[in-house]
Amino acid sequence: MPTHDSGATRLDALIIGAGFAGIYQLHCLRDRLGLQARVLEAGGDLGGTWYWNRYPGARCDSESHAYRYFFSRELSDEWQSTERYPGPAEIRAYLGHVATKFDLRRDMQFDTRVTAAHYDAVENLWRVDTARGEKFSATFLITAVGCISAANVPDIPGLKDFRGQWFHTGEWPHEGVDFRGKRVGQIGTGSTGIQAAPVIAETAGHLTVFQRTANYSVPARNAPLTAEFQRWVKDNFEQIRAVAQTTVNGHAFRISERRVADVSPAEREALYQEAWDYGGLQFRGTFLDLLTDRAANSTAAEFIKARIRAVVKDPATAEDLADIDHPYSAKRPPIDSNYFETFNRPNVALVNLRRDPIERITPTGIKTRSGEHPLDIIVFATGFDAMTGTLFKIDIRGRAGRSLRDYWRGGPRTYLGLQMPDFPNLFTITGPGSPSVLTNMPVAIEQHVEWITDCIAHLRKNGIRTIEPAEASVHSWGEHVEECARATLLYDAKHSWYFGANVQGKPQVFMPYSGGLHRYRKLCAEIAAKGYEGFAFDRTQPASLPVRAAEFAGAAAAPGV
Ligand code: N01
Repeated sequence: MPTHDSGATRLDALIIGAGFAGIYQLHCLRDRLGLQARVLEAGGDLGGTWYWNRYPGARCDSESHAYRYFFSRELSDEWQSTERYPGPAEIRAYLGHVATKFDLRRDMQFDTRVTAAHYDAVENLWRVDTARGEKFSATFLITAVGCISAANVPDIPGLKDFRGQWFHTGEWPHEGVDFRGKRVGQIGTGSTGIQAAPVIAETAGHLTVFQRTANYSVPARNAPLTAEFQRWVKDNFEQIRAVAQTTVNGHAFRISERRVADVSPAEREALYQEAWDYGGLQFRGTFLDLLTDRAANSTAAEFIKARIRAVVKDPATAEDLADIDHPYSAKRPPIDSNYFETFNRPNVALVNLRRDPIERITPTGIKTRSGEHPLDIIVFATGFDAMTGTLFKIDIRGRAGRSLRDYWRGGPRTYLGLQMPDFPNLFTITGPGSPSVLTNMPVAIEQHVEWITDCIAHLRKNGIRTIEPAEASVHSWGEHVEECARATLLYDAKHSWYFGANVQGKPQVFMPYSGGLHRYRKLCAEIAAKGYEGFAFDRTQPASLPVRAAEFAGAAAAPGV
């Protein structure tokens, strides 16, 4: 049982967030290391991203046989996905199954938003406050808050006077929104907007899509899974896991070794067509050099632009949709179900904001330079204050009151995306500077959770009081993250959220690690094997908690328990 000190519930470890990351971290710390651990979650249930993102058309872009945990074969065998890409309800059901199987809910607390976490150096404890006025203290604090969870509603003048309804896709009402017969305006054409528009258009009286940056998209080709495929997934668990854990992006497919210049133009078109017909994010894997060579990339870009022009019947609309200003995949590439086809519907219109920018929101619609668009509902598919926004919602303070906001004033600075100096025993799952958003997230999450678990086991076994990186490690890791980004075309799309460019005033720093999950995984393992090279330990006192017998039983065996 947790103990209490001066009104605070005392735990060994506190985990913030009950998505993929928090759920598995709780299992590892509680059931493998025997710690008193608890998850605090702002939402009313588990699910993380999938608790909040219930907008029309929401669906995972990773395929269901890879968008799952791989730490337990038994768990995988028990679960049957029904579609090629799982929707939010199926993902929540899956996570609910995991929580039930490992009896995790008893250590999860919902409707509990963490507001502050301050490090107490004397006691070596993180002191945590919640919006409900509860207090906790814990030796280890692990953030599992997701990378794209802080909704970004742009500061467009007039919104507060709008007399219709408005919603952000990332905070969608659980009861749904009735679009029937309504005039709907959707701002944003990223992965979310591209999923939402076709579904909204099916029932709305009229849909106007406000596009600031035209975007590539490849058909998802979602479909129910056949019994044969479901069998194949079960029979090939080890193989699927091996691929996901050794590829650059954590998906269960490999990137081709072939370069664009290795094939004739006719062969190239045939390969693109094959990938287009197959659908999904694999399109990126058609050639090795799509993300590193501009000329190679432009062949994929032109292929997609030609498909857009072929699908969209109105030539002016087709031109606006195909007028894409960045290399293919330099921003997160969406996949869709009938996105471009939607613009052939009589009840759908596109407004090109580059030519006709929004001036303000009026009480009755959106006013662009050329005139007013009367609306009943505005849908903001405008993305997130990614990677740092959710952490900044918590007042995190380390040694001597140093605030994370101050430390990251010029952009996030971490070692491996996992830790910061002066924030001892604080771990950030899929934090900035880690592969995170450039991967199939559950695979990156498992790697982080297992690394953190092994690290905590190491600290406790060796009587180490605290761990935090040296400032020099943060500096050199930051340089490496930047150098990796510069080596790719990701660096050419300066207006992407990978740089924080979508949020006004946010420092423009490339945030995720683009060196590949496979390399990153190896590097993290080597650093741990070298006694946590680049980190500093405090051994001045024994760890404040007794070592328990169960502690080392599971950690070394992960993954694959
Ligand atoms: O957000 P985005 P998203 N005026 O930032 C536009 C993940 N995801 O929610 O490009 C007008 O990509 C903005 O325009 P611009 C995935 O990682 C995962 O779509 O900045 N427009 C852009 O068009 C994804 O990348 C799944 O010029 C404004 C759009 O809004 C991430 O979530 C499914 C504007 C925002 O696009 C975020 O995607 C869906 C303004 N003031 C999403 N401000 C999965 O499969 C912004 N925009 C797991």
